[in-house]
Amino acid sequence: MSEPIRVAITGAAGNIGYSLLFPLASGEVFGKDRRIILQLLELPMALDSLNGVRMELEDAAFPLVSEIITTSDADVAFGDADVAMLVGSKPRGKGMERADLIKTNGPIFVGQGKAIDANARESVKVVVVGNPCNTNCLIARGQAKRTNPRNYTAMTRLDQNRAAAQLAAKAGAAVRDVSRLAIWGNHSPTMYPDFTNARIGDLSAQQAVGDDAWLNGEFISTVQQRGKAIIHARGKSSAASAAWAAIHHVRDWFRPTPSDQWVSMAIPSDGTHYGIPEGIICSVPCRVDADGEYHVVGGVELDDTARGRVQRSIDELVGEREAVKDLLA
Ligand code: NAX
Repeated sequence: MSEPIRVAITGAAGNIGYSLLFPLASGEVFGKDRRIILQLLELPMALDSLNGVRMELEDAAFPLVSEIITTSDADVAFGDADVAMLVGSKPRGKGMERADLIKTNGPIFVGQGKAIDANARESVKVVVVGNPCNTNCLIARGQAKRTNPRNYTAMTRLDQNRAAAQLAAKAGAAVRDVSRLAIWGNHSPTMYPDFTNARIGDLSAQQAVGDDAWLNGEFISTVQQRGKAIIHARGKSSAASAAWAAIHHVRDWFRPTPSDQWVSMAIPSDGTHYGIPEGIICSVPCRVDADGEYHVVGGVELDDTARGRVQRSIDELVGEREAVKDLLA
């Protein structure tokens, strides 16, 4: 049997953490024959609550779980980690602007980036979920001297999943029939869910839906505003759907992408694709190879309208980078 895989999760006692840990421990991500060590990080004041989560994980008696580490010490949590899922961050308070959130959360990701770089495996795969996730990822990646800077990503998979569900429902199809659907840009209301290249079964999404006005209007705004709509309906932000999206993000980074599928990942731009400036963490369509390396899907055609939408989101990411420039090593 191979070595257990070490997965560090921050904010593990939070809403997303609680929904994430059980499918992770059950083998949903790395398969039913890969043992796992869970390395859970929380703030000191949440350690009692984290201990309760740990007790429940023990009570679920997952055969694949070799060890559960609970700590408020980032150096311990990221020790030899193969995967780091950065979920914990301060939520946006009442009346707080996005810019305030960026400033509040930024320093957390400097510290966690340092701890990852000092303690995790060189090949560690990092996914940032805590918002503003693209820019938090940029900050953490700024500390990557020893670990592979290519492996710092942020999560836009929830947006892709939301978009797929909307398209499937409108076309009267199943979600599994939706392919080549990608989120471009920032995980924020400027993101662009690109329906122009998406397919539903053998048809283009536009043919299958047959309603361009809906695609250009309600579809895009529904996906962009879905987080708000969930808060409005539930009185709490998305948790289980976000946890499953994090599961999909990591699972799909460890296996070859099925033919004809794309996965949306916010990755560090190397400046060679689609005019995206080097360095920002921008969501693009990716495919993962048999070695677990992601690659940007080339040759995707974006018309002028789509291009303009993507550019708006890129401009926002560049603005966010400017706002945190003091935190970038
Ligand atoms: P919760 O407030 O329920 O949980 C966050 C947990 O993180 C808390 O238990 C807190 O003690 C812990 N925490 C805070 N700072 C920490 C630190 N420095 N180190 C370790 N732990 C720390 O929030 P939850 O609903 O779980 O959401 C977590 C994050 O995900 C938020 O930033 C949220 O905005 C973000 N989201 C991102 C999404 C995405 O698609 N990328 C969608 C869902 C969600 O909104």
